[in-house]
Amino acid sequence: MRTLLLLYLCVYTAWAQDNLDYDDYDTDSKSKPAENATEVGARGHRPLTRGTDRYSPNRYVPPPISGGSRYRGRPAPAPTGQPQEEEKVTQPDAGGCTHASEEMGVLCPNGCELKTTLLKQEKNVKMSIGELKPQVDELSRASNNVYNYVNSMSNSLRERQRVINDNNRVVGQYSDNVEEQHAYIKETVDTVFPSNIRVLQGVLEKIKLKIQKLEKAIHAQSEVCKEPCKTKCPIPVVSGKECEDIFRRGGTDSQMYMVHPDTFYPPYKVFCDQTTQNGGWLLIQNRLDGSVDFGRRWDDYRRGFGNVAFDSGKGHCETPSEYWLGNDRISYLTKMGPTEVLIEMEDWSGAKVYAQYQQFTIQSDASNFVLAVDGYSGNAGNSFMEGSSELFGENRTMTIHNGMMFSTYDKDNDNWNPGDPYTQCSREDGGGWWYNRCHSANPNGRYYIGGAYTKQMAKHGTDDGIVWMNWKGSWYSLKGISMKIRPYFASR
Ligand SMILES: [Ca+2]
Repeated sequence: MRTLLLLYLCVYTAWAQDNLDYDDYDTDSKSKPAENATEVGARGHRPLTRGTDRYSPNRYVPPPISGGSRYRGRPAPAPTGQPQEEEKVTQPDAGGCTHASEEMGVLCPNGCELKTTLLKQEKNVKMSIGELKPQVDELSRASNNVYNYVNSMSNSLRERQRVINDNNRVVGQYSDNVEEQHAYIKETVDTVFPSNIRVLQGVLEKIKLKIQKLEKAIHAQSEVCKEPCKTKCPIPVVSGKECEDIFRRGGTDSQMYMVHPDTFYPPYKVFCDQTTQNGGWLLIQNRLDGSVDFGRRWDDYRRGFGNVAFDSGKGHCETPSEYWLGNDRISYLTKMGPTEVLIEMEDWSGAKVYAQYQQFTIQSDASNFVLAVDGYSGNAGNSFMEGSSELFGENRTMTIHNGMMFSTYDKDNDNWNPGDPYTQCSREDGGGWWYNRCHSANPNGRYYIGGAYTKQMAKHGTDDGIVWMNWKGSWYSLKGISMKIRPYFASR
């Protein structure tokens, strides 16, 4: 019994120690505190408070061991005849107590004492067994708890092992990725970067060479431009007052000529179109490639600017360039006699139209070069006399150019708040012109490559391109436009 008690104590102590470890584990793992006795762990039932968890024994009782015998029945004994009579033997009473079986004889006094002692001991043993029984039950209960707890610990351990294995696998994959990244970066740093640097160095060297070449070219151009540019075109021998005069004198090729309309002033170069409508046309304005800036002051427009013509390889200047002949010269030429004007234009698809006026006169500088036209013909639309055909009423009449003075951005003679320096058509629409308020035609406007342009592209949000509204509207800038004058002969 003592041994059983000792075993019970040992097991109980171990169980209590295990319970302490469990509490520590929960604290370490920062799980729910043990006071929350209603909580059940996700991984199955475990005792949450010491001593309150009851064990429910298995209610299934195994069947009793079978009482059947494995032996066959024994054969009946053979009859032995007459039963033997036995003689009764009387045992002498030796003064002791009688044995329960008479054959055993008489017990000695010591034997009686033993019996008495045994009877007494039997009583004590029964009591001890009675005391031992609950202890054994308690021990059974405790060992069951321990078994369950050990079982749950094993499950926990397996789960932890699985988590550790998973973590190891993740760490392994991460390490592999890091190694791959490292290899890639190392490859980039060791190979790609130096290669790119070499390529860039090569590009840099080429750019340096180009810069050197450009510097040489700029230097050479600077040397050439120290002197004012002079045309290398040979000047034809034939000359005259103007192109019609030259034509009549035999100058029937379209090219640059020298004209001398006013004997009080020196002669000057112009381009004569001796081909169109039988020739005799003197070019006073030309736009074809945007090479010349037309956003100029009053004096520039008065004197004239640009390049008259250039030699494209034929040995004479047969190709007109961009220029404005000059208001003084235009005025003088148109006042020599009845003059007609031919305005030819081309869009970016190569389509061509024209507007022609039988009468074209420009007043002198004193009158701010007032424009007067009449006798329209052509297929471009009569912008000068009728304004924009898209508009009506006052909106239309304010786009008529006939009768307007010439305006530049530094001399506002337009019909838009005359005298107000903040309302200038020339400043907004890009060139010098006979602006009203403001235009239906703008041949001296800004040059836009491609034709169509927008408010956002325009410097002031206005239609400042090379515009002929009655042909292409306000937001299309022509590829080319020219103005030619010729003495008008009604009988021609
Ligand atoms: Ca104005």
